[in-house]
Amino acid sequence: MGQPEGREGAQGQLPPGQRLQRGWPVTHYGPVPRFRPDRWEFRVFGATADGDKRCWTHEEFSALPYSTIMADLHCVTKFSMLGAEWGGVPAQLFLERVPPAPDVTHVMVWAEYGFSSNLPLEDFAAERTIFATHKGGEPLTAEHGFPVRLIVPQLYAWKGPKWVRGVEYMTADRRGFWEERGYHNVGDPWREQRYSYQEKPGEGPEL
Ligand SMILES: Nc1nc2c(c(=O)[nH]1)N[C@H]1C(S)=C(S)[C@@H](COP(=O)(O)O)O[C@H]1N2
Ligand SMILES: [Mo]
Repeated sequence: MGQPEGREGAQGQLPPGQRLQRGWPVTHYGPVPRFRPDRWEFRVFGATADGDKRCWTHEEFSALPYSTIMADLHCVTKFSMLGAEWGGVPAQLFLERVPPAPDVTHVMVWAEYGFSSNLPLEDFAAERTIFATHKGGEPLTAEHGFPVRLIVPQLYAWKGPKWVRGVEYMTADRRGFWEERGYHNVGDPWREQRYSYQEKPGEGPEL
């Protein structure tokens, strides 16, 4: 094995500074939200090509085309879970159904309680980026993000909110929840981009 390439980094391997975790720990800030199907909707909004936002009820979301990917999960606190199968709706599907305006460069993925994480459009549009509803063929449990969480295989796991409620298309970068609180704006585990003090000029908006 040569050097990890970064971004698309070696699947099934440990990025630098990570250790293998057996089992699947629960890691997040704040309480686990209660799922209320009647009040739940998934929104795509912000700088859409036609200026309109689009919403899916839980029933509509559940009827979207389902596919699976393999992806590892790397927490910035240094544990990694390797070789999980995630099922759900590829992020690309939303870009097709709700095209972004031509000047969109980033997205903000929003979750319950105002949790958010920002991503370059390129990472959001990556082939394996998926709004996961299942892991290993089983629906997600509440603490792992039921009904929907985002998985961005090539970035640290905080870039994938659990309990996702929507996506905002943005024409400039803006920091999400952890990116405002000391974590790296990019968050590539293969380059060990853990903390915002490591950011080089151009890697994130002013703090
Ligand atoms: N809504 C929300 N999503 C979140 C977080 C959070 O604090 N809130 N933490 C992230 C972090 S730091 C990690 S490591 C993963 C952990 O996912 P898990 O609990 O399913 O292992 O969820 C991510 N998604
Ligand atoms: Mo994490």
